[in-house]
Amino acid sequence: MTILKTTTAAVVGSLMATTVFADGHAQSWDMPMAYAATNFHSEHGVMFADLVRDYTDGAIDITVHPGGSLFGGGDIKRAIQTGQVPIGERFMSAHANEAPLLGWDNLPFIATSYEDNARLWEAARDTVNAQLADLNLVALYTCPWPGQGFYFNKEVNSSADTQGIKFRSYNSATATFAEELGMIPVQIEAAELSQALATGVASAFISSGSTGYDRQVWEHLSHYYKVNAWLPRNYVMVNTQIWNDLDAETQAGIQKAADETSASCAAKSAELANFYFDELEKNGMTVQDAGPDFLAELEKIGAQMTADWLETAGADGQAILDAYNAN
Ligand code: PCA
Repeated sequence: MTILKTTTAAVVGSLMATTVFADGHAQSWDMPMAYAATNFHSEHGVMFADLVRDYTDGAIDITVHPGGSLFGGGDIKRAIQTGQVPIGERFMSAHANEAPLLGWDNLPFIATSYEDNARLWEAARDTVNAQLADLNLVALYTCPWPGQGFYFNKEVNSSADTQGIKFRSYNSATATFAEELGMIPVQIEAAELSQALATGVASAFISSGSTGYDRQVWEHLSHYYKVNAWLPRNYVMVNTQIWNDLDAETQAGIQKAADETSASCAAKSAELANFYFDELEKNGMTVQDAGPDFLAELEKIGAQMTADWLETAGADGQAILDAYNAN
């Protein structure tokens, strides 16, 4: 409650300071994004901004700030909730510590292909949107990363090889995964990943081929194990008050842009998945499937993580999985 009141007050303050609504004047929106400018998520952020300008006849003029340059990844959601910026993008399951339901896309081995991930999102969408409404947010579009696997600086065949390794995690679920494998998790933004590997703050992590490619991790690491444990999603969200203050026509224009961007972004993600692996290999990394012993351990940990998630996400979480499994 207190949070909501503070949020509303901050939003009103910032609106008065920066923008004029419902009088036909164009609004300039800064849109912080967490990942590299050349990453497909960020490129689609720019595509979205262009489409929004088109479909709203210039009423909404979005400037994309990629790479955590305006707000670091960990601060973007709060900046939107409090109206410091109207819109932004972030990794959804990074917010699962605050709202467990948002970890729906981080459940190991439940939806390991783009098709299944899309079906899971269909099953989760309404519940997730209701959760986001409670956080003063409206999701405009989401876009999946390629499947998640493990990066190491040596060959790894089982948890016997992972004990004591410093592991870069990106949310609480990946920290749990690391601990279960005897590693020491440290949460680091993708934007800071190269530096963390260079300085030895971490020497392993879980991610897609995409982030390894963006951060040229072959300079520090040697092995990538494909696991496809899950395909997490980024989402572009807007502050609820700012959204509600737009007229219906402007909202429709923005949503049309969001829908088109979402479809294009998901297709690009799928198209690039193998390109990233090829690039890791070209740059000297060994890219291979996780071995049977390691995979069996990961599956066991994964099943426990899903059970833990269901405990925190409650009946809403179970309903998402039931709907997914019924299709
Ligand atoms: N890259 C992001 C999140 C998931 C992914 O593939 C990262 O590692 O931060």
